[in-house]
Amino acid sequence: MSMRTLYTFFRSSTSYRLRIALALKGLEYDPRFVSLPKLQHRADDYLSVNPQGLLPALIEPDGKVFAQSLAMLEYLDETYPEPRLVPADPLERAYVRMMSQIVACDMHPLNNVRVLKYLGQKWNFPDADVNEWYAHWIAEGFRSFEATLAQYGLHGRFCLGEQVTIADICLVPQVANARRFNCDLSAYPLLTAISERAEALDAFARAAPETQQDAF
Ligand SMILES: N[C@@H](CCC(=O)N[C@@H](CS)C(=O)NCC(=O)O)C(=O)O
Repeated sequence: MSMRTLYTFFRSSTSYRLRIALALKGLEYDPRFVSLPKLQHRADDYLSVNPQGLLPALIEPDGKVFAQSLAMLEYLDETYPEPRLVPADPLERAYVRMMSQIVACDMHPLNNVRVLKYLGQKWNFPDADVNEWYAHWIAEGFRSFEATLAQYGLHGRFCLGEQVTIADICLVPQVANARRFNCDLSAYPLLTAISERAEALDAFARAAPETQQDAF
């Protein structure tokens, strides 16, 4: 058995999800830093690991290779169930997946690096318009996240009561991205409070972009 390897970039929010989950579960890994600005995720050596050309990628100690952060989170949770990040109860399970997918399916893809670049390079969007695009999809997604938290009323310190789940693991990196782009988050008091409580946990702090070895 070799060491678990995580291909990561400090500012990649999908890598951040994996770093949090691995830290929560106490699973050690060897980080391989892949720079998005240097386009290392499009280089042949990375494509041979993850032909999707997106971060993160995970190689488990037994050699299994994974792409797609939500699939990895679920695999890790099923393989190393403590602490549980996806609850056993069907309603709670659907709820945390729903919250995670608001971020991972409805928000993140619209504001991904390649989309922002395409707006600028192919369609000549000025930076101000790209920033407005970014803020628009953050607002749309967080409006939906906040309303769904209120609709279900299952939140406590975290999205699901007192238990950290994949919903918090998806939320925190998206809030970090929104802050980096100076988005106004004042309309989302529930989700920002949950994010701040999660960020204060040791596992989240150790996974934060600014604490990574490749941070610049
Ligand atoms: N659905 C994928 C998305 C992965 C993804 O898009 N990762 C970003 C970093 S946060 C990336 O590699 N972007 C490169 C690009 O857009 O060119 C997942 O959840 O893993």
